[in-house]
Amino acid sequence: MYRIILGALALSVAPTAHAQMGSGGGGERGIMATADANKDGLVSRDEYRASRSAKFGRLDRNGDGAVSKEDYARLAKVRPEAAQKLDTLITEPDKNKDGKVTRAEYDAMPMPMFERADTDGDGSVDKVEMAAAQAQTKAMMDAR
Ligand SMILES: [Ca+2]
Ligand SMILES: [Ca+2]
Ligand SMILES: [Ca+2]
Repeated sequence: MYRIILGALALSVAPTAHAQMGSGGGGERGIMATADANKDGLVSRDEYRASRSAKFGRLDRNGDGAVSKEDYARLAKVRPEAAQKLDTLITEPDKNKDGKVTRAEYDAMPMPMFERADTDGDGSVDKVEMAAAQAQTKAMMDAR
């Protein structure tokens, strides 16, 4: 009897653990690599913002122009802990606290990743700064 219960537990736990390993960060790093729209080797603040803005459409799954709980209702059923994380993520930019993050609110979010990467503070991230930021992110992930 115990063996059966343990077996079922292992089965139900394993895929979640695997998914979490796979989704560790990456998103923001991807932005840095693809954000250089004019291909001058520099990612400016505007390019970074535009690239992040492009993700808004994917987050707004029901296409009502705002990211809210409704957009991840299904996720809340299958992975409540992931949905909870999103809850916290959207309270931050939701300045008027109506439970929805509009594109304007989304675009106004601070860009800590960009500011950190732009070490000489000239408003754009060059290849050297980008490589350093990526190495730093990797070191942080490895340390976990
Ligand atoms: Ca550029
Ligand atoms: Ca929406
Ligand atoms: Ca709002």
